[in-house]
Amino acid sequence: APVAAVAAVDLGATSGRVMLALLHGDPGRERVELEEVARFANGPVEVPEGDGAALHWDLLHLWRGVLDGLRAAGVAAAARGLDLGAIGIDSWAVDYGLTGADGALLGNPRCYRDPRLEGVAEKVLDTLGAEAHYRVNGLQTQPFNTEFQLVAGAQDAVWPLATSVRLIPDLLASWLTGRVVAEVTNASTTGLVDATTRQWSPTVIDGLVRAYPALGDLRGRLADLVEPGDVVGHLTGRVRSLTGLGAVPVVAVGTHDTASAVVGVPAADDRFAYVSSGTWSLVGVELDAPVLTQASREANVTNELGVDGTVRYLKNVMGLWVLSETLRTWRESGRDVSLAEALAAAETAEPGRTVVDVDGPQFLAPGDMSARLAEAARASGQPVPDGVGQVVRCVLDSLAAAYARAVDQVTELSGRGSDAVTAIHVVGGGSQNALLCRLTAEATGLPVVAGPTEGAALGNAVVAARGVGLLTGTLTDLRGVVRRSSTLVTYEP
Ligand code: LFR
Repeated sequence: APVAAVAAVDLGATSGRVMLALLHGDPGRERVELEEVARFANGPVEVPEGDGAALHWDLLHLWRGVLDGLRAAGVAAAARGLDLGAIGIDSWAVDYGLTGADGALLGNPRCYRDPRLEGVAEKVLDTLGAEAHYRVNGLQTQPFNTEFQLVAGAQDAVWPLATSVRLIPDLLASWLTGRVVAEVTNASTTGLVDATTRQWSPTVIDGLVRAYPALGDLRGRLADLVEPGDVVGHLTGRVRSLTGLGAVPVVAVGTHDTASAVVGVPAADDRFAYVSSGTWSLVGVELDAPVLTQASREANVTNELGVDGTVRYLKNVMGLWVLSETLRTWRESGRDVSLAEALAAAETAEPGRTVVDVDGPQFLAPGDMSARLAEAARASGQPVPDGVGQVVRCVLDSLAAAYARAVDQVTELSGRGSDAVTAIHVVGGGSQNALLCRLTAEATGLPVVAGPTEGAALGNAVVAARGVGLLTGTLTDLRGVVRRSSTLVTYEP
């Protein structure tokens, strides 16, 4: 029988879920059993704005999903005679909500795929000096890094009213507990954190405000940073009556989903690369210090901050978004192809017929992916994929090629020897895609260990549990718990 329970809230770009994590076993032999107690849809919502359209997140829908899910987690724990010992929240990175002096939310958060971000990053980096900037924050250039969103957003009518900028998990945690913090793994994706000191960077923040005075007192709008494992606070009285729970502590886990997913890598040593495979594929290695070289910046490799002082040295590969968006646009045009059908068709399609750069900026926005793939094929003098099998095969071959490229780049640029990586761990929903795992093993020449599927939720749960003393030990010990909790499949090259 389980000896303790925690709730892990994991919000992704296409769905959110609340998991009850039941802790079994004696100290040193623990494992976690996950039970999904709630799942709700998520996705960018297009709203007319001026002559164009804005993409927002439906935050209140997510909030309701979190409250209902926490209630369900409490009920499921009580059925085993347990109280929830802790709550952890993680989500996609970079996006934020604004609140005013009275604490009220000022509008829905923007989605990082919002079209108004086009061209902003380049302008900002030209002004600040891209090289010096990277030497401090070590962050890849993505159009949606929070700093660029803030520059664009400083023109909004609500900005002068905003007194607090909160990334999504921090915002939800503040509603649950009444306490506002900024958890560092997610904060490291804002661009405003010094990757070496793990603190807000006065250099970056002051430089940004000098260049864009409309940002005003930006530092004053950011909460103080906390590390994963710190207790944010306890559920407020209001939230207790909304959820039926007691004064459960909310723990700042790796609130960036990728940080939690990398905790959820079931590796026994440090000689691994990972692919956190969901909407995005985050491909990289774990380091104990950032790599801030010129070569690293030019390769657009990022240094995001991880749990227990680690650095996630990785590349963003466009990921299964390309496939899910292909299927979605087909469905909208009356051609309903299930994921299973798509993968079966790709399985028998000609291998390596068309391999495109799926990281091209044209794949970022929602829209007709098969048209964009055709365009990329034409532009690179390759055959245009035709029919479900060829289109889906093109996506998967292209993703596997991008993974292999990224693994080579991060290994080389991090200065670790060529034997630094002996296996690739694929965690997250994409670990269930057997064809993609096989193609990845072939493209990299390394064994691919697939699983757990709920890597982020597991990584979230073990850090939350350790934060309140239900687990102890190092990151390697936590990964041992993950390993004992997971069914893994190995694909040999
Ligand atoms: C994955 C992820 C990535 C981040 C992207 C946008 O879900 O968090 O790590 O680059 O979403 O936030």
